[in-house]
Amino acid sequence: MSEATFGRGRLLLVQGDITRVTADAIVNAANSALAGGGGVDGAIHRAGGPTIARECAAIGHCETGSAVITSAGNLPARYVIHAVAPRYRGRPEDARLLAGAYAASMRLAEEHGLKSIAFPSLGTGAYGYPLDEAAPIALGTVAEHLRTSRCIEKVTFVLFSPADLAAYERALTKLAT
Ligand code: AR6
Repeated sequence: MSEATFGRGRLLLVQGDITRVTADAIVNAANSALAGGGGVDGAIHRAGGPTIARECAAIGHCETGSAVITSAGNLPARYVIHAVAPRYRGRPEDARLLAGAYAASMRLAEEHGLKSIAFPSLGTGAYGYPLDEAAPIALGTVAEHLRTSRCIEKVTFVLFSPADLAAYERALTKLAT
């Protein structure tokens, strides 16, 4: 399953490069120093230009399991929400922190009155969160927020590889049926 509705909001799964997505906000898989890095973080800073890094430096820090918001520089999106997933260690708090990163991003989108937001698969690259454990946490947390959201109409998960997309499709099928 690659699309489902929760409350008045649509949740979509697509394969692609999040830096090319037009949405009110795209979410970055950041680190707590907001210092940039590889993966989707590197791609967002490369495509967005130096404004984003300047705003990140001014904010300075983001707790693991939380998120901050900046403008989006040269990207087609209006905002970048920088969310920090945990480094996976198989601890009970990993799931809470991963859910926290998604929930904080949804709250920021809501506070800014945004209608559309796009997520990558937070934590499942350099931070090592197993994909099949992360996908139900990601989708479940976002769906819960969509059900009661006043302004968010569309959430798109932009998965980088076919294997990532397949894992999220399996998780969405379980969640929505
Ligand atoms: N669009 C969508 N997804 C992407 C893109 C892209 N352009 N590029 C990579 N991905 P990661 P993390 C996928 O490592 O695990 C950074 O150095 C990627 O295939 O970007 O949260 C930060 O600075 C994977 O599925 O994020 C942090 O230090 C997913 O995005 C650390 O890595 C997340 O992989 C964060 O690690």
